[in-house]
Amino acid sequence: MSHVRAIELYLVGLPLVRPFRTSFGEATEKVCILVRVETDEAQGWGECVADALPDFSAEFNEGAWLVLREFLAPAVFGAGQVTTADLDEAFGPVRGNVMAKAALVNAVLDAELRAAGTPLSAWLGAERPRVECGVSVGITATTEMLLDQVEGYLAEGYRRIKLKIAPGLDLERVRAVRERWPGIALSVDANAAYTPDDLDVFLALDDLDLLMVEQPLHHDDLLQHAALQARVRTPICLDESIRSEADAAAAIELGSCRIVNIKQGRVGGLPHARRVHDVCRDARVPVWCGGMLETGVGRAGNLALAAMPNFSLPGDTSPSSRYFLEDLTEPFVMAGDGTMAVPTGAGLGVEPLPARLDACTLRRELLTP
Ligand code: NPG
Repeated sequence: MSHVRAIELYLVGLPLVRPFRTSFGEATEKVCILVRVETDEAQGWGECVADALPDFSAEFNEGAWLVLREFLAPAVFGAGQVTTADLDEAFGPVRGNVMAKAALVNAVLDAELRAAGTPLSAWLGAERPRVECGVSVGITATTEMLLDQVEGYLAEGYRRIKLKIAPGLDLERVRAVRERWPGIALSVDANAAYTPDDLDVFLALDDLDLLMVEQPLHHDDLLQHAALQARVRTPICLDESIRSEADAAAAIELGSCRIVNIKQGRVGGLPHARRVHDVCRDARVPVWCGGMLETGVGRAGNLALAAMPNFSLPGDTSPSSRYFLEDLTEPFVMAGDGTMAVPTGAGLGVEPLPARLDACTLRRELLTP
């Protein structure tokens, strides 16, 4: 039980080391909300995975800020003594807004775990001290540039390469990568850019020995994905379509995918991600940890999650250097074998460095009961 005395919102901005282009747009900067929760015993941090624009999901920074300030923070203050488990009920009257909820749930959880001296990984039932890193490669201007980037990432030791694709920027590029490196673990991510009329593209991708095709069709769909999965050999992995454990159960039941990408922020927080993991484990569906270009605060949570037993594929859990010249926390570093250590300290095990936080903060607001 904790009594939350204050909640502070920070909007932070960090330039990316290279632009990141997906089928829905290009990012040159990471701008997100950090939530700091102060309880009687400890403070805790959470990072909101919403973006500046409502393009990956309906949520976006300014909307999430309002939802946190006007609805979620008052719900926490109104609940009195809370544990993370009570927050689902406290947040019940607020529909959706899972990314905003996740940031606050994770911050309360971090404070609870810090007060108890328990590492997040232990709370999650994670078993591995290190996780395998994959890298998500944005859409490049040319195939040559893509090959150069992939070559650099492979030299760094990444265990899996994921290529972003979009209509017209797909087969030729994926083939070029596969021909140059026949043995690597390779996957593609369409971010919902295709329709069932594009079946030929997916039948052709079937010949390229991919680990998976991620979110090929509409961001809110399960049925069309089930029809596509019935036609192709390559496993479909769902990301955008899975926003809860109920979605995961439905997708598995319908045959919409054979793999699930778990992003804690997309399903309402770390406790919810653990439940999605369990649903998938019970159905023998492998999962992996997605990424949203998180700063070190969010990355720490992702690493603990990715160390759970059914996270059996390398995730989008790259080191700080893949995203930022300087992270907000001490940098996460990947070893030459393509693995990264799971934090061992209490809670998330990391905190923003005060000077970095100051330098990156665009706006902040302290909320009290
Ligand atoms: O390494 O964190 C990372 C990026 C992984 O490709 C990645 N993320 O569609 O999954 C995605 C994509 C993304 C990034 C989506 C930012 C939305 C915002």
